[in-house]
Amino acid sequence: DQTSHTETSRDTDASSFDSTAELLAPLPDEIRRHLYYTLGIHENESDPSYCYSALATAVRDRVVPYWRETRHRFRESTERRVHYLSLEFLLGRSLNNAVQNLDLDAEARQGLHQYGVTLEEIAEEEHDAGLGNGGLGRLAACFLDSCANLKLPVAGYGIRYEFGMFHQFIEDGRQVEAPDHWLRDGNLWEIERPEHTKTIKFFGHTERCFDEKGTPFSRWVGTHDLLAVPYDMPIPGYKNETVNTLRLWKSEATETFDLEEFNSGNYPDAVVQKNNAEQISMVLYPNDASENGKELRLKQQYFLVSASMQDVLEKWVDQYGEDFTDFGRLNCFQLNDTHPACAVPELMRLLMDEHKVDWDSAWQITTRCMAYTNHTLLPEALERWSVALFSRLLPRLLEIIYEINERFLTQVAKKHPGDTELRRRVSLIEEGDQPHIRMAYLSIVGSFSVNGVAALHTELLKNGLFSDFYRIWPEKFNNKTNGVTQRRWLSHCNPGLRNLLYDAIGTEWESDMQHMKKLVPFADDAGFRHKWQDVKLQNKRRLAEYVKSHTGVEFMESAMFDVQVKRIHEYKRQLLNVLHVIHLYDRISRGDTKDMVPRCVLIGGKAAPGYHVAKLIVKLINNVASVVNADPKTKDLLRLVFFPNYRVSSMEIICPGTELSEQISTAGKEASGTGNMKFMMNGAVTIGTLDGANIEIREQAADENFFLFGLDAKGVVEAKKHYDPNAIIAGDADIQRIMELLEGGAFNQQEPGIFDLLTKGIRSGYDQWLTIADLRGYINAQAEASKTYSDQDKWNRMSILNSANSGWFSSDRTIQQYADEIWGAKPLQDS
Ligand code: HBZ
Repeated sequence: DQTSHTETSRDTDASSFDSTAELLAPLPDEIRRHLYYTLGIHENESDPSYCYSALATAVRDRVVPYWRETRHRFRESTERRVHYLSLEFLLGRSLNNAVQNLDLDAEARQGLHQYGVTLEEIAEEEHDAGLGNGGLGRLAACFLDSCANLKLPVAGYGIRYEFGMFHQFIEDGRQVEAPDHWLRDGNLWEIERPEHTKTIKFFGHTERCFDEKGTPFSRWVGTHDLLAVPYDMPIPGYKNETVNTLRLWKSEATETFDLEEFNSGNYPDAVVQKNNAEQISMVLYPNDASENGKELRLKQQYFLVSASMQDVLEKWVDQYGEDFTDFGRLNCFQLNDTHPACAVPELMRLLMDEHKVDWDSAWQITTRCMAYTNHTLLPEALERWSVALFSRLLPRLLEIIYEINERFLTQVAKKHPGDTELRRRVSLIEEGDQPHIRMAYLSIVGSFSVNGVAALHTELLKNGLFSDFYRIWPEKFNNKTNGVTQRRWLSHCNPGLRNLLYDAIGTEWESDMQHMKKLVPFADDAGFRHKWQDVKLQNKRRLAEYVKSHTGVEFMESAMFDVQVKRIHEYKRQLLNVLHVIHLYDRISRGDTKDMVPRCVLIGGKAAPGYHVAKLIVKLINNVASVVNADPKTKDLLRLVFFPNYRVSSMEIICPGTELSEQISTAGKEASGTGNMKFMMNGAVTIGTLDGANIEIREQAADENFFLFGLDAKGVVEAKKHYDPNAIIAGDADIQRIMELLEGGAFNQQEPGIFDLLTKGIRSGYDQWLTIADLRGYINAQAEASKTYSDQDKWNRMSILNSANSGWFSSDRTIQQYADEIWGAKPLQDS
């Protein structure tokens, strides 16, 4: 009861108190208390949104004591600390995650019961925190979860965007974007920490000065300053009394902002300036694979980096004073792609300009604590910033980058005398009319570790994109195959399967996925296969309802659920998927339906607002869907839907109900993929190319449990030399008919010609994505999948074996490797 709780906490001192007990009543009482006192409402006024707030606040209260304790241990620790710097954290919802990780499920349900609402219903009240584009942002979120599960001293640093990833509406088959004001109803999962506000400088110029000893140094003066205000979000570990922190920065004007303007009577202009300062954290850039060069984006990058580095240095000085000798040994910054690459020159600047460390020591410290993760091989995605922009916005950083480059090129010249071509190739500055800074090269030169995100990807980095650097520093390069958290992507999103697994193999897999292997023998157990199939059926029904309510289309529960959800991009080849659907439709139209296995195909994902071709692909999917779904001949055999506004919370319903996972990128283009791993855990079988982590998925699942097709990465390079899609089309009657339907306007009768760009693209010998080259192989692999599906016993075996062998793809494994092989980080000791 409440009295004894209070007494317990009073009796113990701050370091050894029982975190859970402090002042808190049982959860149902706390929910009522928050309804009455925090929200000030009457019991009979309670609706799902009030219940959400009351429960979330009550759960947060349970989180806070662990959070406080973990932060205390983090601060006191003398072990190496890791700071994960990322422009994106695609968290999704927090309530269910906290309920699960603090083991409050039963209590929460009991507490909600009297208000006539379920946990599932009220969870829907929470907006997704969509502070990311796709894989890269979601990976950062899975990593934080795993770091907390492993009790690692890791803090995330990011930006508190006022507007996250845009909301996608479909109007007349086309994508329409709307702003995502996710903070509209407040955010119960953050605490503002104004006392840790930092000042960030922009613009101005540098001055050469001399200290008392006559040594020259630079000063960055005449700057426009603004404030970075931190908001902390809790990252609860799984039933382990650990709560780590994600610190998100919001930009604000300084109090003294343009005081002169105010004083000179120009009040409105001064207020406008204030708004400009707030723009920096206003909106997430929605481009997932193209560099865009906008000034505001560079401001965001520097804003995050400067605020976070100052934060870390401030804590260092609190603990160790102005002695930075061990800073590199005791800190590590993991750069999530090149977006935070300014961390390299910014740490140099802070050490030299603010803390009077000399260049050589500062460089030693910096290169000891920076580590860079690359997420793409696409040249158009590699960040380059114009020197002109940099020199205007961040003049002091540019000076430092020039000096880093000079020293680096001198070193290269010593090692490879006479090789001026090499020096030109590896220079941090790309020369030309408008010189640019190559952010990936800056990251490599400034880091002690460079990693790719799947085995193939890392090999391609070493032998392709970064081969010059690999020759200079082979020891820097390493692979860390991605992973996803099984807590969200199995346990939480698939309770049916979770309970079946509890009965079969226990619960250890939730914190250690190696235990999933215990499931392997169950593939041979006919009774278990039945139960497995039944769980899948329930999940398919849930997905079908979801599809029906969001698109109006009915999925048949006995059909194969065939799913491709990810950002829309040519290299991911949603087009290939559509061509296959058109092929099935053509067969149905011609009456060629013998042995045809019914299919429901779902495609979802957002197109970057400025990516015309991707938007056209969305339109095509929708148009093909309208024709296919309206044709009575397809009844019971084929459905196609484009699922609108695909996001984290929709994947939580989509992936448990999926049977066939489409991972069909052009080989050598998808760095890893992570959706592929979520599907595998949930028992989907993959149809895919030898690309990214698909290769490792196939290795783990065994060849016979994976539908492989298409050229491999080497084959792609070869095929491009003499690629003739028209010859392939002419020589294949099925493909010819697909093209006739498309080009004959079967899917755009009202709007002739709108898909010409797409059809011309795939018919061109310059089609980078080799769509037609892989189409025959794809159609055949799909036929094989259908044939296998018609033997449900065989299919269920494959499904179980995929799940059973998915342990390798837990982000716990990935993070353990980062901790051991890059960070040298150990779990925080319990106090
Ligand atoms: O990162 C993705 C890769 O395409 C995918 O293969 C990999 O699994 C995943 C995690 O490693 N990359 C992205 O998601 N990239 C972005 O979202 C992005 C965002 C902003 C940019 C550029 C890329 O400016």
